[in-house]
Amino acid sequence: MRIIAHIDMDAFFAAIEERDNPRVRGLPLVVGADPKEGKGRGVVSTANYKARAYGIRSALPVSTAWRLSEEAKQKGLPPVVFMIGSMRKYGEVSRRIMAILHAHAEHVEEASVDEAYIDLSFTGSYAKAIALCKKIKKEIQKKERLTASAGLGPNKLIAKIASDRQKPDGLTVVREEDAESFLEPLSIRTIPGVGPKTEQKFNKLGIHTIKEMKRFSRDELSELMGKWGSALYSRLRGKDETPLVEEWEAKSLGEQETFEKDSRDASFVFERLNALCAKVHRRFVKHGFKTFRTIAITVRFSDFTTKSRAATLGEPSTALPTLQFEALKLLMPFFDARENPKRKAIRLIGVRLEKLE
Ligand code: TTP
Ligand code: MG
Repeated sequence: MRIIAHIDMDAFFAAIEERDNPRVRGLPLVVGADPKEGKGRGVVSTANYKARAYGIRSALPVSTAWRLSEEAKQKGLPPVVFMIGSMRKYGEVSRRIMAILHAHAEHVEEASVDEAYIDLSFTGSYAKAIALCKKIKKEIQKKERLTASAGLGPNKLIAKIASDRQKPDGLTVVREEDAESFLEPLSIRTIPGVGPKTEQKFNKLGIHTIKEMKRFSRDELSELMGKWGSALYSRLRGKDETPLVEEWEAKSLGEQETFEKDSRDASFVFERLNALCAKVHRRFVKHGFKTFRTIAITVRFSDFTTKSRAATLGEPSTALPTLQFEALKLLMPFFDARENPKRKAIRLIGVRLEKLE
C-alpha cells in the first residue's frame, strides 16, 4: 500500500520572523519588498494569517498590501508590520527542517523551500503513518518553534491537497477509498496544474467543482486541454502515479570548456581557467553553498588522454581568488615537464569544487 505525506510549513517566512522578533508577535505581518510608504514596486513574499485577514496574499503588489494596511488602520485595526526578510535565514531553517524529515524516512522529495513529500509506505498502515506524521510535526515544533501542516494520502496529489485543508498546524488524512469523494466538492483550482486561465475557461462552461468537471470524458478533456487532458482526467478521480523526485544535493560543482583549437599558449589557457573559476564560483554562490575545501582541475590533451589533479585546503574557503590561485597552481605543471613532458597541446580544461558545505 502506498502512503504519501505532504508537509507544508505554515506562513513560512512570516512565522520565522514572528519567532525571531518578539515585538511583532501577534501582529499582522508581511515579509516581502520594501513598501516605501505605498510607493514600493515589489511584491509580498508571504503574509501571516492576521495580515491575510486584511486580504493580503503572496505575490500581491506590496503597494496594495500597504493600502490594505492603511484601510485597516482607519477602522482602528492594527496596521501591518512590513519586513524585508532574509532568504539566507529561511534557507537555513529549511535545511534543518528537511534534515528532520530525512531522519524519519528514506524517500523524501524536497518540493520547495517549505514543503516536502515523504513516502511513508514503509510504515505499512495509515495508523502508523499518522503516528509518524504527528511525531515529525512535534519535532519540528520542538526544534524550530514552527508549525507545519501535513496531508496523508495514497499519492502526491491527494497528500498535497490534504495538507492545505486544515492550516495552520493541521493533519488531514484521506484514504484511497475516500479520495474521490474528498475531491468532488473542491474547486477545480485545487488540482495542481489548473491555473487561473483553465479555471476561467471551465467557469464559463458552468464548471466550478471537481465533481462538475468529471462530466467530461478523457477524450473531451484531451480536446479541451491538449496533452495534459488525460492526466487531468485521472487526477479528478484522485489518481496519480507520479513518483517522488529525490534529488541528492550536489556535493560538487564543476564546469569545463573545450577550446576551439588545441592550445599550448599558457596565457590563453590561464585566462580561460580564471573565467571557468569565476563561472563555477557564481554557481557555488547561487546554490547557497558557504564553503569549499577541495579544488580539482581536469586537463584533456589533444590525444584525449585526460588527467585530474586536486588540492584540499587546510581551511574551508569561500573566496574566488583562492579558487583561482589554487587552480592555477594545479594547472602550471601541465606547461612543463612535470605533467607534460611531450609538450602536448591542451584540448579541454575543467574546474571542480568539492567538499562543499
Ligand atoms: P507557501 O507554502 O505557498 O506559503 P506560506 O508557507 O507562507 O503559507 P501557508 O501557510 O499557506 O503554506 O510558500 C512558502 C514560502 O515561500 C512563503 O513563506 C514565502 C515564499 N513565497 C514567495 O516568496 N512568493 C510566493 O509567491 C509564494 C507563494 C511563496
Ligand atoms: Mg507553506
